[in-house]
Amino acid sequence: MSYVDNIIAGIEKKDAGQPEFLQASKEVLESLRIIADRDSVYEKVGLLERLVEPERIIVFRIPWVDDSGKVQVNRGYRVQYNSAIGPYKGGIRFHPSVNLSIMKFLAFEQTFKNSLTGLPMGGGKGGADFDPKGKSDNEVMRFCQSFINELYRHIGPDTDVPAGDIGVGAREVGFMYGQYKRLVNNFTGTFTGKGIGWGGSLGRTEATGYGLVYIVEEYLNKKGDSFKGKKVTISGSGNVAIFAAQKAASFGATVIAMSDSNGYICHKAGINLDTMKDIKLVKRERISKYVEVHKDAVYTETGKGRVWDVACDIALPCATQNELLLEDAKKLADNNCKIVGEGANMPTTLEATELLLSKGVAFFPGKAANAGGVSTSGLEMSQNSARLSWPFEEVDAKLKNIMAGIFRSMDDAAREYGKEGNFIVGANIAGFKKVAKAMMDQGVV
Ligand code: NDP
Ligand code: 2IT
Repeated sequence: MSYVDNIIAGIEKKDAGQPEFLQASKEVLESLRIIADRDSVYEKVGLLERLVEPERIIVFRIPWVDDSGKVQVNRGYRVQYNSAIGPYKGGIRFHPSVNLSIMKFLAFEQTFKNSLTGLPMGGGKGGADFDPKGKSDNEVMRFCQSFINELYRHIGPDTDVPAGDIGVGAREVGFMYGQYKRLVNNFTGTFTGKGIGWGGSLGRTEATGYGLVYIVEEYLNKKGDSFKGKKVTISGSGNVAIFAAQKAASFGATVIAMSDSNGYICHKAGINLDTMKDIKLVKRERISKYVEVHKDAVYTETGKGRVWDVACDIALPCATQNELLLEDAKKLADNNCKIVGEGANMPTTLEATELLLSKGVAFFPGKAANAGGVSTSGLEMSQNSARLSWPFEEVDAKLKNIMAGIFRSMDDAAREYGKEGNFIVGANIAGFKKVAKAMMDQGVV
């Protein structure tokens, strides 16, 4: 058995109950075959054995009191995956589906994503199986405070710097940071995605969606093409989806469909983003409300159709893991979709990815395509350390540069290893090399 096969057999046995973690780690390991076969040093220093094991996992109880006075208990996690190139860095997710497998896959992906950004950030991820939907602001605040009452002792500006993810935006980061600061009695950049005016960076809110569109635009420009005139469909209608839509539209594309977990909207005239922001970001309502404002749009419930049924040139999955299935990929390819860019983490299943690649669809994996968010978090950390605040244009220009750099790294790595145009292999190898070198420099730790 080859080194990679041994590692895969090992995790299949040890982490058998963790399907998302196995999916993410096997995808990366498959890409690393070429490099591990070429150079025996990785096996000699047990590098892959170490890479499939997080440095530390913290699991804890989160007790809180709801508005009716009842005690509720959730489970919290922080996976401090890898600190070879910098402090652990990665978001916090609040969603009822959160479990150890999902936390581990996200922290694993984050390690390579952060490496690709070129900034000094290790990989981590955290969260809880808490559902913010339908909770009052006070309930969310009490939950966030209880979450931090345990997590505060494990994080710090040079140790571990959390941020947002699904179910965690400006409101939740504010509540968590407030409690953190109260407990540690100092004001440091321990969170990113903070409010403007108390350490947050301009451009962080927009960064993931903007970065996704920048990297795809970079690719299109290299081929003498652009977003202009393209039909775009986007899953999700949260932070990543909305700002991807905004940037795509500003580049001259028409965003014709968006979704939430209950259904999707198709609006051939182009989604009105003011309406979408008001419904999803301000009022925190269901996307179905959109058709009450725009009568020429059509709403389709989940179960009766899927956002990927809508014919498009570019599809941007920006909701959650494993939301673009084999059938969806077939539909997209049959409808002549040319590009899939992952705004979410691992939204495309392995079979769907293979189908898209086999049909010649350009595929941008999440660890490269959605790295704009964490990149701008890295810029927020720099501003906090320097006690400065850069203008929006400066942050945005740096983001654009970072995304172009990520495109180059994955494109070059793919070519170097004989897989030109395969950005999955390219991103995995480019992300891996830097982490591996740092781990080897630092000995067996
Ligand atoms: P939000 O909570 O702002 O939005 C999530 C969106 O996805 C909502 O529209 C939500 O619908 C939908 N969604 C979530 N879970 C499911 C599900 N199980 N089934 C169907 N739809 C679902 O999160 P973000 O926009 O921040 O995150 C979206 C994705 O992007 C995630 O994969 C995240 O890990 C990734 N990401 C986020 C970054 C960031 O900076 N925020 C950075 C890089 C990646 P509903 O309202 O119905 O729940
Ligand atoms: O998945 C991700 O990259 C994020 N949720 C953002 C992480 C961060 O630290 O900004």
